[in-house]
Formats: sequence, C-alpha cells, structure tokens
Amino acid sequence: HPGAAGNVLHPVPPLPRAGEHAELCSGLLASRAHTSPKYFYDAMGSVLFEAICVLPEYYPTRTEAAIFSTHLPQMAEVIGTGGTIIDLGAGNCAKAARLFPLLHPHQYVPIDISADHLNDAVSRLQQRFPHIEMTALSLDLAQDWQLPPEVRNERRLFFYPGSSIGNFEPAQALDFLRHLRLCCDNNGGILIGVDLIKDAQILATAYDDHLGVTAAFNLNLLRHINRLLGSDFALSQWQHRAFFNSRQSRIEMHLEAKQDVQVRWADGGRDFRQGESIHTENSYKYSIPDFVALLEQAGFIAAHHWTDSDEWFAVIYAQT
Ligand code: AVI
Repeated sequence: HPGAAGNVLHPVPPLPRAGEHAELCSGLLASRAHTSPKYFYDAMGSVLFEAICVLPEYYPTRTEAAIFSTHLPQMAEVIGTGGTIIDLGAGNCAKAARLFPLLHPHQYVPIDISADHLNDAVSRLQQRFPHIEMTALSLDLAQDWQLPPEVRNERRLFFYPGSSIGNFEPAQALDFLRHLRLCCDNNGGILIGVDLIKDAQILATAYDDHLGVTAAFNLNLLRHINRLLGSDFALSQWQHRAFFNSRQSRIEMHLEAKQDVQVRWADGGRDFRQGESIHTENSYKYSIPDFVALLEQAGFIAAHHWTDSDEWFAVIYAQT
C-alpha cells in the first residue's frame, strides 16, 4: 500500500501555542527553574543533536549501532519476523531501516514529533521497501497518545532505540512502558536501547564534550525559548553545566547564569542570581537488572539483552 507515504497522520493535534507558552512560563518561574527537553529540538537543535551523535565523547550512538551490527541476526531469531514495527521517535528512520532485511515487517509505523522530517524520510524509505506498508504518525510521545486504527494489531513490535527512555523521570518511564504494553495485546514486544551506569567521568564527558557541541545544544534552547515566548535571554550571560548525579543515577544538564541576569517576556519575567540555573535535562542511566525490573513492572517479560564488551549500553527485547 505505497500510497500511504507522504501522508503523515496527526492522531493528536500538537500542543497549541498557548499551551506551550504556559508550560514554558511555569517551568521558568518555578523556584528551581526547569524546561522540558523537547524544547531542545528546533531546526538548529536537531542538527546539533545529530552532531552530538558523531562526537567521540558521546559513546551511546556508536555503541548501540555496534550492538545492532553484531547481534542483528540473533535478534531476528529471538523476535521473529512479520508484524508491525512501531518506531518511537523515528527521526530519519535510518535505525529501523536496518532491521527490515532481517525482520521483514508487514507494516512500518514511524512516530515523530516533527511531521516534516517524517514525510521526507518515509517517502524515501517507501521507494527502497515498496512491499512494506508505511503509516507515519506525528505525535508528542510525552503527551497522552493512542494509536489510530490504521496501525495493524497482528503483532506489534515497539522499537525505541537511542536511550531516549532515559530522558523520562523513572515514574514517567514506567507509565510510558505500561502504555506500550497495553497497546500490544497479547502478542507483541519492545526492542529498546538503554544507556548503562558507568564511570562518572566517562558519563560527564559525554555531556560536556571538548568541541562544545553539547554546550551549543544546551544554549540553543534559550534562542528557541526567545522565539516561543518573545523573551530576551542573552546567550552570553549563560553557561553549560553537565554532571553525573550518582545518587539519582542521572546526568543533569543545566544552564547557569554567569552573572545576575534579568529576563523579560511579554507577560512576565524573572531575575536570576549569578550561579542560579535552569535545569534543562535529565538523562537517567540504568543497570540491566533495574531496567528489566522496570519492564516487568510494566507487564513485559524481558526475553533477551545484548551489550557491548564494556557493558556501556544495552539493547533489550521484552515480550508480552
Ligand atoms: C536524546 N537523548 C537520548 C540524549 C541523551 O543522551 O539523553 C539527549 C542528549 N542531551 C545531551 N546530549 C544528548
């Protein structure tokens, strides 16, 4: 059914501007200012994130890719073929495309917040794999969402690579996994990438690279907020901070005021003291047993996992 390409479905309308505005303001005005990591990904932010993924310090992308290269045939044996692959945060769809020659899905459902990205990627992919039905969905996975009836229910495999699950708070991650489990009926599963706990210095450097790409990615958030709120954040007054919080097992990213700062926007504003910060991201790191326990709490049965020889990253397959 190749006609599906180029028609991105929007089962849930994107958060209206007013909703984003309110969400951003309440985070910025909270006693500990914070923002949702989804605001990183404007056009510049998405390009900077692609650059992060090829940095020598940012090991997750290449480590996960190596795990897939090495173990894909065995993954296919464990998972089986056919069914529907639902790609969560598909982006350019390249990671899922590598699964097709072994998993032979009947249907492919890429989901991404950006409909433009999806349209281009899916049209190209449909030409390479004309026999796979493709149904693209534009959804914010952090909001409430449901799969539309166009998504077949024969056997659903959720594909969630990249360790993005780490950007949810653990309680939200559990809710999210539970939601996936309920979307699976009795014959589905999840193939998920998880970044593992490791030496704090290796972790911290992955989020504070020598080229300053992650710093630019973090600071670019202020430009995006300026556009969304009409605010007057001056990038030169802020600096990137990233560190591993071992008690909470997470990387924290912050933007720290280098001096006393006044920020104004149309219907509000805030003063920041020197050293005060805006908490912009958490990236949780798990042990394999802890993540397996989370999957089991969500109602999945962890069937298999694959790691690199340093055990820096894991790809886990869990089924219903
Ligand atoms: C998208 N996500 C998995 C990245 C991470 O590692 O948490 C986002 C990121 N932030 C800074 N560098 C990468």
